[in-house]
Amino acid sequence: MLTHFIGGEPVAAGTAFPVHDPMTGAVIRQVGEADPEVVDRAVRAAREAARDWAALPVAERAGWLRRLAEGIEERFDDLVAAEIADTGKPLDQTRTIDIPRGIANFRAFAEIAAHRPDEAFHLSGVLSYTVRRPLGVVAVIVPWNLPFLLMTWKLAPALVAGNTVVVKPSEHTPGSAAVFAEICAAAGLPPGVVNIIYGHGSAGQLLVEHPWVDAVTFTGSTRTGSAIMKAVADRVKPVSFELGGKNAALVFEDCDLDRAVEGCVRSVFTNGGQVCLCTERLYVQRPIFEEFCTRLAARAQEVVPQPMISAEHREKVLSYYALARSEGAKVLAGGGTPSFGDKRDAGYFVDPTVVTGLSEWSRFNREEIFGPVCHVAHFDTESEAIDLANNSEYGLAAAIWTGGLDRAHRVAQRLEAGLVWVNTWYLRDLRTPFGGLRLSGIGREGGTQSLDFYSEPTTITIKMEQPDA
Ligand code: 6OD
Repeated sequence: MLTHFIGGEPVAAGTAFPVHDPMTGAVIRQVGEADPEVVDRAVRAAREAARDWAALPVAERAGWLRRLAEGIEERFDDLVAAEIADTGKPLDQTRTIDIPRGIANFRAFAEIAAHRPDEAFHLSGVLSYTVRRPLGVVAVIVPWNLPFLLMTWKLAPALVAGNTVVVKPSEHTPGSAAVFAEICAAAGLPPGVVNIIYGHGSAGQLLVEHPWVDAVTFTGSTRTGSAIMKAVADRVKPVSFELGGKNAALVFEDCDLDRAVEGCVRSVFTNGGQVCLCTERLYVQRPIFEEFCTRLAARAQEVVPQPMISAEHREKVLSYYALARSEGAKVLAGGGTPSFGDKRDAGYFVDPTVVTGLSEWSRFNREEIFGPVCHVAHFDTESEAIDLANNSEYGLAAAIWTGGLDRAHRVAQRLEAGLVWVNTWYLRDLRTPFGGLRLSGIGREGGTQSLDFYSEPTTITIKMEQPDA
């Protein structure tokens, strides 16, 4: 049974629950569910370690981040295997994106923190400056779609800013976190600085509500984000949330069509559409609409299906395929489930799917589906395209496909989204602010914005006496 990692030690506790291989539905591991005692023990371990960790010079904490990056490199193949076992991700994607981003996250935040200046303000004999202090114990709640990438995206800045952490991975994907616990132990990271507990949403709730948890960082569904906000409201804990999306892509007639089609194939179908940044609403300028749809539908049929994370999530995605039909959609590709003639038929696969013909106000076009599916509609003018893209309660990401430089800037600046990509998608610079508007989240992580969230400034003001005239 997978053990929790508390105070630098493996802790076997809690009722066992199974983790399934999404490729086949088979049970691949048993994990102990964190109960109130386990959660309390983890938070206490984090709190006990907090003072010494916070007192280290930032350069030393940055050194620890670099050592953890080396540890990830040493256990690269184990992390790849664990991530694939839990998620059914393709090997190539896991080797080139998910695990390397873990290494990059630790290295980037080591650099950003080590070179960050403090602020000082000088005004006629008065000097004010700020010192930043860590928040204390941070609860890191990690989703199942990019388990290692997103755990390390939050851990690295939280640690380098001087916090200790209790991590709760998704109940579906504990594997890479368990390998990471071994990496922390092997590196000799001071006990209690990183603690990892496993369990369902109820364990997450116990964690965020614990009185000694000082802040919560979460990536996942808007519904869970809202539940966390309610759970921490009484103690007004700071939260950083990256939540759902119903992201639009705008394809203008002046685009490079080959590039746009391939870019949209990537933005719709990567990771089985299970990335908060994936495109679910595509708007194409009328003169190229038919050709674009034909080409996208043809490419969708060539995409190798990736399983949904669970039987339950598969049912959810399939319910949207049924909804599209009942709302009157025309299905251009997919719309059902693939058949392999082997044990994958018991896995959680759905067809990569493209539909068209639905109203902007249909549930299909308004709700986040989180599967390999998009709706395609046409537009005539630039301002109509912008209005269509902005017609959503979400505001996480958008993509623009155009050959016009002026148009790229003009449209990008009018899109109501935290992230806009032009002629690309999910291209990351870890120094940039990352997050969304409205139902897509609260706050920004990335670069110094992460360090700002994971620390609080104290302003010190000194009045300098003026010498007698
Ligand atoms: O790439 C990242 O840093 C990031 N936060 C990705 C989030 C994806 C959500 O599904």
